[in-house]
Amino acid sequence: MAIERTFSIIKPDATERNLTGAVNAVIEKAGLRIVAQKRIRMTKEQAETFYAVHKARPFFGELVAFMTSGPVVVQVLEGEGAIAKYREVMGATDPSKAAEGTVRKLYAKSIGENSVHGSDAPETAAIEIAQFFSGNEIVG
Ligand code: RTP
Ligand code: MG
Repeated sequence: MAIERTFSIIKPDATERNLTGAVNAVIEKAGLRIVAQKRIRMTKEQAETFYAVHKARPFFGELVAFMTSGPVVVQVLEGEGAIAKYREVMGATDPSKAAEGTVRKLYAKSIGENSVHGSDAPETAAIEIAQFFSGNEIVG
């Protein structure tokens, strides 16, 4: 399998509970390498752009409000099949449906406040990484 990069966000519900290191431990134990990372406060514009695909969904306003409610940690993860692997490591969107040992099973509070984001395909990974990182900020 090819070496890929995926985009990750440790969401405000997790940074609020001081879980950045705990989430990173799960990521690294799964064999993914954190090749870029920064803690930021997302603006409303950044959150709306990032989740534009969900614009028509009833939870869009709530989602943007949540993502801008506190610090987030944006990351680039690298590894074999990193995109699918990180989706596995995160677990299902709804933590009550997430598998044992996944980040969302361990830490997510609800379907909305679910601790992490991970890209769902190579095309979205490239777009999401470019929204938050310039090339020289990523060190593989
Ligand atoms: P993400 O994009 O954050 O990695 O999560 P995902 O692929 O597992 O889920 P997606 O369907 O893309 O939804 C994006 C985020 O919107 C929030 N959400 N809230 N209240 C709700 O019913 C609801 N459904 C989704 C979650 O924060 C979800 O991660
Ligand atoms: Mg998604």
